Amino acid sequence: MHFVVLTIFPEMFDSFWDHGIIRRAISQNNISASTLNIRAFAEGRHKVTDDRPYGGGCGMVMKPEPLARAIQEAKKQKPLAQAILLTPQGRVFDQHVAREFASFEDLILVCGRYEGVDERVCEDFIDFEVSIGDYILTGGELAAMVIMDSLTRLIPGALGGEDSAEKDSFSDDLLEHAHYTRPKTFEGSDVPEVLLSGHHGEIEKWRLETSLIRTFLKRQDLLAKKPLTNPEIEILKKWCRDIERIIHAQSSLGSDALSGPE
Ligand code: 4GX
Repeated sequence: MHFVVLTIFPEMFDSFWDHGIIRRAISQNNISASTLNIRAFAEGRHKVTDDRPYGGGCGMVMKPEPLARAIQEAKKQKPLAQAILLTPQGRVFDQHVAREFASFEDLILVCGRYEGVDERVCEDFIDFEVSIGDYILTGGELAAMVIMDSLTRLIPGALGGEDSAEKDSFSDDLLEHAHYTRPKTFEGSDVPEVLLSGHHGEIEKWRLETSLIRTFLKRQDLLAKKPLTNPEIEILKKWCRDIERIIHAQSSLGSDALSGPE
C-alpha cells in the first residue's frame, strides 16, 4: 500500500516514517509513503492556502483550489487510491474500519488545518471522511499518522511476528490478556503460577478467562456487541454460577443482608 499525505506541514512526518515498525515496513516494501505540500499548489508570491469564511465569523478556511489541485496530482500518481479527509465530522475510526481500509490499494490522506476545508472540495474530491475520535485537533496530521500506523500493522509481513496482528486487542472485540516477563518477582508481586507451568492448554484457558474479565470490568460496551464463542459463553456462565453460589451462601451464614438494607 502507498500512502500519499497532503499537508502544509510535511516535515511533521519525517520522524514518523523514520522509526520502529513503520520504518521497517518501508524498507521491506510492505508499504511506501510520500507527502505533497498543499502550499506548493497555491498561487502567487505568498502561496496562500487559507482565506476568510463567507458569511463572516472567526477563523480561516482552507482555500479550495490548492487543495483540489493537490488531490488531483495525488490521484494522477496513484489512480486507484481512495481520498480520505481527516475531520471530526467523519466516521469514527476503529479496528473494523482499519481492516476495511487495509484492503485498499493506496490511500490519499488529506490533512486540513484552520477551521476546515471549503465544502466543495469535500463534495467533489473526497471518497471518505474519517475521524479518529470525538475531540478537536489543531490539524489532520496526527490523525493521518494514527491511521497509517494502524493500517501498517495489518499489512501481511509488516509486523515480523506474523500472526501477532490478529491476536491483539480489539481484533475480536476482547481486550488483551495480561502480559508478564522477567523477573519472576517484581516489587513483591509474582507472575501467575500457570504461566510458568508449561501447560499450553491451561495457559490459553487462563488467557481467555483474563481477557474476558478485563473486558467485562473495563469495557462492557465491547462485550455487549461481541459475537461470543461457545468457550466464552461457558466461562461467563460459570461466573454467573459462582456469583449465585456466593450470594446464596450469605443466607446460610445467618446474615441479614438478604432481608433488607443494612
Ligand atoms: N479526527 N481535526 C482537521 C480541520 C478540519 C475541519 C473540518 C477538515 C474539515 C480530527 C479528528 C480533528 C481538527 C483535524 C480540525 N479539516 N481529525 N481539522 N478528531 O479534530 O480527525
